[in-house]
Amino acid sequence: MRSLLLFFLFLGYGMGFAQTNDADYARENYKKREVYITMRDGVRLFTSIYLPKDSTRKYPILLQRTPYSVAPYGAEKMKALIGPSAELMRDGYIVVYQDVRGRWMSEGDFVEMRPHIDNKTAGSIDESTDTYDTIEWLVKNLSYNTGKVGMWGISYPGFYASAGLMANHPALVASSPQAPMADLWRDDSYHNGAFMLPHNLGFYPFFTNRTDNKPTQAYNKPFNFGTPDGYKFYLNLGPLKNSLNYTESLGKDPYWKANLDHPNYDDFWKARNILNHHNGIKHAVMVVGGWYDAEDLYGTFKTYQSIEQKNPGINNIFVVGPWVHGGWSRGDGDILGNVNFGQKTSSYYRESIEKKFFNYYLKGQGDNVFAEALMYETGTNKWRNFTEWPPKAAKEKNLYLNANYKLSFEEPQEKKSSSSYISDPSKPVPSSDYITSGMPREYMVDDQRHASRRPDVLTFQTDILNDDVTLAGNIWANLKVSTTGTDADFIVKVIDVYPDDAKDNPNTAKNMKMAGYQQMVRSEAMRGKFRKSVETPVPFKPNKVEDVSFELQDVLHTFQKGHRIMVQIQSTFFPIIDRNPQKFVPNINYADYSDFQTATQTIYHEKKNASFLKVRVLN
Ligand code: PG9
Repeated sequence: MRSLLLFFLFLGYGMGFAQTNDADYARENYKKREVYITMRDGVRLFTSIYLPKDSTRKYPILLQRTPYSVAPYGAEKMKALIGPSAELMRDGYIVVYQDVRGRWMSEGDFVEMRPHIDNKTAGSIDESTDTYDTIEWLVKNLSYNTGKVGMWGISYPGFYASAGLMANHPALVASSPQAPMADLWRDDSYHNGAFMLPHNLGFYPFFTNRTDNKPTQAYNKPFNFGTPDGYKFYLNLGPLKNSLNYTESLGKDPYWKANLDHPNYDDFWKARNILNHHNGIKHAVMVVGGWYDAEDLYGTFKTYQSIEQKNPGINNIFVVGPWVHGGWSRGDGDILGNVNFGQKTSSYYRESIEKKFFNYYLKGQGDNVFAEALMYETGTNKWRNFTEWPPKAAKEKNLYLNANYKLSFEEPQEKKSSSSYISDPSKPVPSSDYITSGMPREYMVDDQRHASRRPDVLTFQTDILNDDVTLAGNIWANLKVSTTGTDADFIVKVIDVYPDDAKDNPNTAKNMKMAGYQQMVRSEAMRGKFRKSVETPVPFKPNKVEDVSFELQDVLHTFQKGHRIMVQIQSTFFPIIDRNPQKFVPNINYADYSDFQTATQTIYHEKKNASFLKVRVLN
């Protein structure tokens, strides 16, 4: 009897004191209002407002504008989590979500990454004016708001936060563009002209716009690959123009087609590049991103940089953790794939950084103790504060490819020295050594041994390191190459080679060993036709030595003593990057099967044609 009584007491204790789960908390503490807010041109935007039930005090407003729907619709249906995090939801804010122009329940026409208008005339509208008009309505029409507004958003919503910075409404005092899209030709859509195939083919069918122009919900459905094996599916698909044969999805999708029709960096992409417009910002900004963001890595670093350079007088801070796209907003942030980061970085960020940032600027709570750049150093797994990013203390050094597949800070001395491989687009280098139909987020830390064992991947590595080597900032690949073809892609991968006695992590996959693990640290692709100009592609002259130089996005990674630094070079990375026919054609997306040819690529590592990575070494 006693044990039964104890059991029920324990059970009661557990239930009575356990924290209410987020969905219950949302329902118990917030109420919802749905309104149409009229913009300056008369278009009405559907806006979902979550108000704390406790109306005895006033609250600041947190605003997110999104193309991904403010669902659930209906005043009686509540989001399971209201706001950027449970921490902020529980702290008490008015939280507002808005369907952007032309999406879901909002009126008007949607434009992909609507171009910003710098010199507005009467009647001009863009995302900054829609943001201004929305904030104006909110502060004037929501009872018990404090008149202070913050904005946040991740990915596409991150773009709207970034584009909304220039709204300059006096109530807007703090914004946080997170993994913001900035320039699609260098981020989600293309990487230096190489098309991000599964990322986009998997995305756009979900993004299909509604067919009518009434405020109805857009129609989304996943693409049916017919197989879980993306490598096989995309190889069988052949030239990307074949995707248009899927007439019920891709074939009628204007955004997918726009990607195929604009392979060069033309006005279509330039007009959408928000980085050129980050001027006159008057409030605090916190840019947030992840080292392993497979979608908007470029947008993350370039957004912080463009705001920093063009708005010296504001507090613009930067937080980067060991996170995938949006990884800071959910989960613990202590693991990714086989790799372990030693601490719960995401929950730390939500509680000790993001909540403090908004509470300081929107509620006047706490102190302005925010580092200019709070960066998580991978390899050694520790947070580090910097007074600027990239750190001035990081000195530029060249990591040279050398004969015998050596990598070192020493310049090659050989008169003649090069390495070649045959690149066959019918047998491309797999971007993953497991079956997947998408762009697995783990690819950015996955083991690269499957690649280093292929004859069409050149693998250079340092001797075993006697001391830690910390890279902080971006990396520039400077290759001297020749090809027997007239076009070629070059993919450079920077890899941390673990020692042969490295221990497995608790999250290491059962068929994986961390001993000798070749962890991807950073990779990037360059479509060779754009080596001289991103606007006007030019063919290679067969067998002529040429320069191919391109940027790999920032890292903060320590290659620890006992590890090696490895660089891999290859010309296919499939299916994450689409295949280059290796024969120059005006638009690869509309190439024919017959255009695809094998080619021999040569990378030079000799005195007069040195290939190297310019890195920033912090120690
Ligand atoms: N960055 C994501 C994306 C945008 C556009 C094309 C493909 C992906 C996103 O907004 O989630």
